[in-house]
Amino acid sequence: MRILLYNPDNGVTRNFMPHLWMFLLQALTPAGHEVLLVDGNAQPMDEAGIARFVREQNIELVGIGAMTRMIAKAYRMADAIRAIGVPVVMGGPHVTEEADEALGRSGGPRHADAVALGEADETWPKIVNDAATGNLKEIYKPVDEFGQERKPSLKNYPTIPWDKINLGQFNLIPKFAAGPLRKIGAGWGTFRIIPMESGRGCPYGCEFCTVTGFFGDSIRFRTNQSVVDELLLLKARAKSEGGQIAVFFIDDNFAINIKRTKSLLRDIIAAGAQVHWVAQISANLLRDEELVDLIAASGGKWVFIGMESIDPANLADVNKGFNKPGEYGAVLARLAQRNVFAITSFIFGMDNDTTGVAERTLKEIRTWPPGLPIFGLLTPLPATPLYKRLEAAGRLTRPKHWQEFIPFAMAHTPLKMTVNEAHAEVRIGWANSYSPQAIEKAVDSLSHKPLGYRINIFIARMCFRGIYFPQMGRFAWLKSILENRRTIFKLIAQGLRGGLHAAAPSAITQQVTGQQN
Ligand code: B12
Ligand code: SF4
Repeated sequence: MRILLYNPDNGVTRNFMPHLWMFLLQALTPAGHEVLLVDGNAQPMDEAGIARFVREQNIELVGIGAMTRMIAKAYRMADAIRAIGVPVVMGGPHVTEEADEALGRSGGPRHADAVALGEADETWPKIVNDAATGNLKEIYKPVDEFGQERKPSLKNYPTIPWDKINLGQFNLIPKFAAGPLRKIGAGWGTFRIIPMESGRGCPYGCEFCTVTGFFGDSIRFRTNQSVVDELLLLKARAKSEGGQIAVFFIDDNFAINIKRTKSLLRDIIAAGAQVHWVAQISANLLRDEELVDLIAASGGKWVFIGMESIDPANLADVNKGFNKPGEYGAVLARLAQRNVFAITSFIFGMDNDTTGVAERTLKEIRTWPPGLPIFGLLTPLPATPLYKRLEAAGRLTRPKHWQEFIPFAMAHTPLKMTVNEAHAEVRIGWANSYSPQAIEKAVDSLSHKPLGYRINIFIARMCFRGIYFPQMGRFAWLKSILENRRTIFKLIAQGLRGGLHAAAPSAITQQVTGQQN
C-alpha cells in the first residue's frame, strides 16, 4: 500500500519544526508499504490540492494527526480525501478525546473511517495490516490482553532512519541562499530543527494540560544509548550535507527525573553527540546547578519554561503551585551565566487576572536576562480538568471552540476581566516584547557576549514575532526587517569590526573602564 501521513497547517505560523508522530509512525510501518509524509506547514495544501495529491500518488490510506487547534482544517482535508474514496485514519490528542466527533457519532458529519486512540506505537502496525486486508475497524485502542489501557514502553524505541529520510520540505534555509551558505564555516546550506523524545508522561497534572491525561502520570524513558545514537545519526547527516541541525527534545518536562536527565546528558557528552538543543523544563527543576552545567555542556541553548503567571494565586488555581514566581529571575540568571536562554511562556485570562496583568508581567520580564517571552490565553482543551471545571460551572462561552477556531480568542469568560480585556492584554504582551525597540534592547543587553549570541537572539526574536503578528508572506517579513533595520545595521557593523566572537564596543569600553550599568 502507498500511505500518506498528513499534518495540517495551523493557519497562523509556518511551524519551524516537523511533527515527530509522522516519522515515528513511518518507522513503525510494517515492511512492504511505502509511506509519504506531508506537513501542511511546510507544504501548504487546500482540500482540492490534497485530493489531487492523493489521486496522483495512488495513495490507498491516509493518516491524519492534529492538535485541537488544527482539527477543523484536519476534518476538512479528511472530508476531501474520503470524498474520492480513500480511507482516512485520524489520531493524536484531539480525536483521542473527541472520537465520536471524528466518527460522526455526536450529531455532526463523519470525518474519519477509523480513529487511533492515545499512543499509537503499538496499534499503527495493526491499523496498516487491517487496512491492507480491507478489515479497517472504527476504533483502535492500546489495550493489553485483559482489555486494560496500555502505555507503550519506550525501551525498544524504533530507529528513525534520519540518514535516509527526505527532509527537503523541512529546510529552513531558503533555496536561493543555500548554495553560498553551504560554504560558510562548517556549512549552513541546510538548517533543520528536528523533534526528538527521550521520554513520555508527566505526573504534575496542571489543570489546563492534556499531557497527564494523554500520556499518563508514570514516566517512561528511552535508553540513553538510543537517544545518543539518534543524535549521532542527525549530526552525521548535517555534516555530510554541509548543514546544521538543532534538536527539540519534545519531552514535556525533560528533567522530570533529574538523576536520569543528568545521566543522559553525561552520556551525550561522553559520546561527542552534542548538537544545539532546546527542551522544556519546569523552573523548579532548574534549581540544580549541576543539571544546568550539564545542560550547557551537552549543547543546550534554549529552555522552554512554562511560567504561566507571576501571580501565585493564579498558579494555585491551575494546580501549578510548584512554580514559584519569586525564583524565576534567579533561574533565568543561572541559565544565562552559562549562555543558555529561556523561552518564557505566560497565560493571560486566568481567574485572578485583572487588567494591567500584561504590564505587571512585562515589568518583571524587564528585570530578567533577555529571552523569548510568549503569551497565550487560558484555553479549555477537551477532557482537561480545566474544561470539566468550566463546563460544570456553566462558564464555557464556546464549548466546541475548535469547530470554529479563532486564533488567540477565549472560549470562556475569566472571573475578574472581560474576554476583550484578556485579548487586549495578550496583544500588549506581544507588542511590547517584539517591538523594534524591545528587540534592539534585548540584543544590546548581550553586548558583553560574543556577537554570535546577539545574532542568535535577534533571529530568534524575529521568528517568534511571527507566532502572533502576521509574518507568513514575503512582504510581512520584509516589513519586519525594515522596521528592525537599526539593529540589523548595528549587528552588521559589529561583525565587520570584529568577527563572530567580538563583544560590542560599548561592552569593551565598560570592561576597560570598569563601568557598570
Ligand atoms: C512539540 C510540541 C509543539 C510544537 C509544534 C508541534 C511540532 N512541530 O512538533 C510547538 C512548540 C510549536 C507547539 C505549539 C503548540 N502546542 Co504543542 N506540543 C508539543 C508537544 C510537547 C510534543 C508533540 C509530540 O511530538 N509528541 C510526541 C508524539 C510521539 O506524540 P503525539 O504527537 O501525541 O503522537 C502520538 C499519538 O498521539 C498518535 N498520533 C498522533 N498523530 C497521529 C496520526 C495518526 C494517523 C495516528 C494513527 C496516530 C497518531 O501516535 C503517536 C505515537 O504514539 C506536545 C505534548 C506531547 N508530549 O505530546 C504539545 C501539545 C501537542 N501542544 C499543545 C498545544 C495546546 C500547543 C499550542 C496550541 C500552545 C499554545 N497555546 O500556543 C501551540 C500551537 C501550535 C501551533 N501554532 O501550531 C497541546 C495539544 C492539546 C490538544 N488537545 O490539542 C499538547 C498536547 C501539550 C499540552 N500541554 O496539552 N507544540
Ligand atoms: S508540567 Fe507541563 S506537561 Fe506537566 S502537566 Fe504541567 S503543563 Fe503539562
